[in-house]
Amino acid sequence: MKTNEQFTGILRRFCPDSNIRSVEPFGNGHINDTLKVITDNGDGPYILQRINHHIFTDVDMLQNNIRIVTSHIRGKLLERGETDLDRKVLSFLPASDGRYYCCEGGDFWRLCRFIPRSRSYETITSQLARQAGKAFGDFQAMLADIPEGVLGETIPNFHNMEFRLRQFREALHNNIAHRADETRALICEIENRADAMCLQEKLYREGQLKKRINHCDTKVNNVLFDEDGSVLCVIDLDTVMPGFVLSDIGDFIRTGANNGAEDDENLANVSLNMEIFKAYTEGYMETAQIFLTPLEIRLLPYGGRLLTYMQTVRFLTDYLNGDTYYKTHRPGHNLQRASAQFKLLESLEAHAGEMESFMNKWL
Ligand code: ADP
Ligand code: GN1
Ligand code: MG
Repeated sequence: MKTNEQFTGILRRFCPDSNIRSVEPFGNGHINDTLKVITDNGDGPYILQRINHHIFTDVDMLQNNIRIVTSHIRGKLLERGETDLDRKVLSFLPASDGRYYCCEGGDFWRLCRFIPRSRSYETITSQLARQAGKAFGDFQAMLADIPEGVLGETIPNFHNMEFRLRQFREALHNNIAHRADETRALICEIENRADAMCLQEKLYREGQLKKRINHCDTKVNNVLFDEDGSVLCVIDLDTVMPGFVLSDIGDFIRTGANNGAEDDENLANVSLNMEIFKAYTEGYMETAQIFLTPLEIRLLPYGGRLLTYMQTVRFLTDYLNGDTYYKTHRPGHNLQRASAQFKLLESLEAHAGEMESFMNKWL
């Protein structure tokens, strides 16, 4: 942990006259280091984040994307006549050189205004799922008119299934950690579904599906709520980028509509929570229906299977590579995660008909 003096040095790159009163870790994010900073000057509080530049290697592109996205959303909210804008969209501060980040001692930092009287939730309920669905759908709707090519891919091919399968097959071929033999059964299950799971890329090549701007990390803890339970805004904008549209419903189904944990060791706990799926989908369709095509609407339940399959592949790939990407907390953690995700996938497959029928009211 840095000293207050070191943090003051970083803060002053953005706010030259500020003095730190306190700085403390904040939230439960897994990617960046998030700190809440209180100053003595009557400005702030702020959220100071160290950007994980090993994962987001092009910090300049990342912060440029975020600047475009936040100012675009601010414009949309103004057009709608919304008030209290400073609590409805994140505001980042420029550093003294005009860039929206600074580099100190090899680390990259950004500063954002702390949104007062806001909170995020780690545990899901139907009520929160509905609200989050509305918020993520509206987020995509507001960004739908950003022209192609304006935002970069902060992690290239992030949710591209063909690319993730190539990485998986390469890991299997190299078998660097000698773990391929013990995972044969799961490898077979992955290969059996590989073609079917690359449908988005195929439809895109055929011109039936277009790329859209997606959030790509649609967990409930990436939504800030007001004291009365209404949504303030969507946060954690690092993975906002162009890609395939099923990401933003798929990853919520994967993370929210699971009766167990992402890495549950007791696979009996893991199954689809149909109520959460329905609540999220209804919320999402309220705001996303205006831009989704009938084909995309029909594919939304497939999105849940796709993102769950993709995460099975990503965890197993990391296991085969000897655990180099995801932080692991116990031996075999990535394999347990992959197995739990696969169990969820089987449950989603078993409920596919019911989920697809649920979409009929929007078709
Ligand atoms: P990570 O990429 O590590 O998940 P996030 O940007 O999601 O980081 O931030 C982690 C947590 O910090 C959030 O879940 C939220 O609780 C809190 N947080 C982030 N930004 C703000 C903000 N501007 N105002 C209030 N709380 C925030
Ligand atoms: C990573 O750490 P977290 O939950 O914010 C990952 C996601 C995965 C998720 C799996 C940039 O996000 O894509 O779905 O782990 N983020 C990145 O838990 O790789
Ligand atoms: Mg987050």
